[in-house]
Amino acid sequence: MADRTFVICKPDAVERGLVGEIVRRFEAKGLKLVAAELRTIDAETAGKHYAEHAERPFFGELVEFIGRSPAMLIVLEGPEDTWKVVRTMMGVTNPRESAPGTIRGDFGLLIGENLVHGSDGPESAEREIGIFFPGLA
Ligand code: D4T
Repeated sequence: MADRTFVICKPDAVERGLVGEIVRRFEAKGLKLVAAELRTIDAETAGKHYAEHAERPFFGELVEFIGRSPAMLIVLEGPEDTWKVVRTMMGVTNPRESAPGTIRGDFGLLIGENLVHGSDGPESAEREIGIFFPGLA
C-alpha cells in the first residue's frame, strides 16, 4: 500500500537554488513525486498549516517567512512510513544540531530558515495534503 507525505522546500531553499538538490535526494532514495508546485503561501493557508504553533512566540515570524517568496510544495510517495523516511533525511529542526548527511545538517544554520518541512506523522500528512492539494485523491 503506497504511503504519502507532504514536503515544503521553504522560501530559503528556493531562494538559494537548493530545490533540485533536495528533490534529487528524495528521488535517489526511491521516493516518487506525486505532486509538485511552486507557490507563494498566503497568510491564511500558512495559519492553517501552522495552527499548532498559533500560541508560540515565533508564530508571526513563521507565517511571514513561509510566505515571503515562492515555496516548492511536494507530495512524495513510498511503500511505508514515508513521513518518517523524509523526516530522517531532513534532520532535526535546529540545523546547527542536524547531523551531516541530512538536508538541514548539510545546508542550514538558522532555525528560522531551516529549508524544509515534512509532515510529522500519517495524520499530519493527510491533513496537510488536504490543505495544499485538495484535489489530490
Ligand atoms: P517543520 O514543521 O517546519 O517541519 O519543522 P519541525 O517539525 O522540524 O519543527 P517544529 O514543528 O517544532 O517547528 C516549526 C517551524 O518553526 C520554526 N521554529 C521552531 C522557529 O522559528 N523557532 C523555534 O524556536 C522553533 C522551535 C522552525 C520550524
